[in-house]
Amino acid sequence: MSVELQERTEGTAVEGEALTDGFHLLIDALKMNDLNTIYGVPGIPITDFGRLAQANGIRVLSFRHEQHAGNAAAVAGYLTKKPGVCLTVSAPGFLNGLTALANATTNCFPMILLSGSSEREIVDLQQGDYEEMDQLAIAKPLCKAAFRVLHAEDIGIAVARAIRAAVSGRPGGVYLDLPAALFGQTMNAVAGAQSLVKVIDPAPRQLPGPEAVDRALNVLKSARKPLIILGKGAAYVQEDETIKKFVETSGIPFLPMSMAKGLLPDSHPQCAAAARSLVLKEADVVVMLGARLNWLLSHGKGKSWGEPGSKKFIQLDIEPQEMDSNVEIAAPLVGDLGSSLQLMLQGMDNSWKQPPVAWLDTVYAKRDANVAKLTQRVGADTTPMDFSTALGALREIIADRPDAMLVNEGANTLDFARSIINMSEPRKRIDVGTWGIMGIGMGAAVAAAVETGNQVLAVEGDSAFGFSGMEIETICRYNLPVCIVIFNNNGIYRGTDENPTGGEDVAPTVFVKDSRYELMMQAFGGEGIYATSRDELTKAVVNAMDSGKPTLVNAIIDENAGTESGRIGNLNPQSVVKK
Ligand code: OXK
Ligand code: ADP
Ligand code: MG
Repeated sequence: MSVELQERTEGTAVEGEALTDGFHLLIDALKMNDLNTIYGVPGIPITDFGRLAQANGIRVLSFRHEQHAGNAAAVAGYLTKKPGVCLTVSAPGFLNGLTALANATTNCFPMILLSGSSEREIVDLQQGDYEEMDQLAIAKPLCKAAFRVLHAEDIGIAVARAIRAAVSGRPGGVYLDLPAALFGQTMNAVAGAQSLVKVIDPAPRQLPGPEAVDRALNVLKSARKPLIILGKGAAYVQEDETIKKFVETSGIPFLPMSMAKGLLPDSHPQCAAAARSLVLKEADVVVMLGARLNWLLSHGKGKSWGEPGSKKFIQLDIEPQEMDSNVEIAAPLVGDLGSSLQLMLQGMDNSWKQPPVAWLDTVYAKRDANVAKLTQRVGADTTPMDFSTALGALREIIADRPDAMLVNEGANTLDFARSIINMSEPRKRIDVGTWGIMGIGMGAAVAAAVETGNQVLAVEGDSAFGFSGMEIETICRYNLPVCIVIFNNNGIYRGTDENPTGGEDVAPTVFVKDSRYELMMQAFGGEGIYATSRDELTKAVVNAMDSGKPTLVNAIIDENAGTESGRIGNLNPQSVVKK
């Protein structure tokens, strides 16, 4: 959009010339590329940018802290395959957003962090400007790409570069540094419009070579005990039908990583989620679809993977350097997942034989036994509630509402929910991802509601909730259909630890007993409910999900119920020296 200026602040004024400025060029560049939502926190020097963006039809959602705005942008990127946009003020606001940018990059979520910054000349001479910081240098190692724009006429190109960097190849976070002076720069409106770039084919297909496909097919055909692992990269690519066809044509059991749950339903006859240990140990050929052999898969080696040398890996990924990152990959297939799978499927026509029945029987017998045990456990109705009782209630609610978005963080609350709450549609589960980060909860809940329009259920440990709890005001302000259930067991892992000195301070893992989190929600006009039984919890959540009203349910869990770090206690070094 252009503005008619009577006077120009700099350069040669041409009376009546239609001008545009940095504010409007940035808005136009984002809109031209269908980036129509901004998650951010206003302040110097981007306050007016937010106002103008809203005035020009961009949805601008303000948060109480930049980290949560950034987490929302990252989740928006994951759900839409377009970069989620986060907007922050200079130095401190930028740093607050940076955790989310780094987390987005680690998780391969496309995101652009737009941050205002202070006067370049003063920052570079370190003369002590307001919020002085060399933000570009600091952002660089923590994201996929980082750019600074100094001239209004470069805004179009800068936004185009940011979009391409965020979504092409392996997606990730991009930083765009916007010094305050940029926004007020003016230029001829026609030249300005011409300087904008509509990005064509931002994430181009990338096909693997035919020899790589043949190699992968040959390894797969040699398998006696094949396994497919689905990662969140497979969920991200939105090639749901192709993935389903590949899994079903192959007849191979699949194991979903946590955010890939629902890509094919957990109730699918080939799902091996409930036989995890067995399939990892026993499989002889493992097909990795958009999943990495990182800590979440014990790096593809060690005790949980059975005898050394007993596995061959076929890995489908868009990032060539992912191959051999932890163990040898027998058949690397580098390309976009949809194209790679289609080529695999072509090669499987007619000649494909189903996996040996003995293998399938072993896997599914183990799965069925584990499912039967779990089903019994979650039918319990203990008061005070333990994790199984409370999650058993939520499991039924999600089963009845397969399109609800589930956000999940915590230690025990995360680990129990992952196996207890079945998912049946793709990209409905958002959790702590690759880093095991705490604090994604409310940002993820906002983005899930905004980007899908669906009902959101956020299942939160009491500790995890604390990291982003103030954003319940944001949820109430925008009247989002978010129901938060806090698993309140009075502390981190559990509420029973004691101070061994007998001193006044409680143990480092313990919170105020019986905290009334539901009152926080009431303070902002939302529904706040205190639930001590399975029945009360069910009623409260069903009401919330039916009404769509912002709701917080304080679910009281037995304070003895948790274990240290949930299922990853092995990563927690413990002192053997007793003092
Ligand atoms: C799974 N299982 C089931 C089902 N699903 N049984 C019955 N029914 C169903 N539906 C079984 C499965 O076969 C396993 O049993 C067991 O349940 C656990 O499964 P799962 O999938 O949860 O796997 P596991 O072993 O926990 O996986 C390891 C992991 C996971 C590393 C991938 O723990 C994970 O994603 N962790 C992330 C944790 C995290 O980031 N935490 C941050 C917290 S911070 P067996 O018998 O087959 O093994 C924190 O806590 O401290 O700082 C801190
Ligand atoms: P999980 O934690 O579920 O195992 P990861 O985040 O570790 O999943 O892995 C996701 C993988 O998906 C990354 O290695 C990433 O490069 C890959 N990926 C992302 N987009 C594509 C794509 N279009 N085609 C193929 N692989 C992709
Ligand atoms: Mg707790």
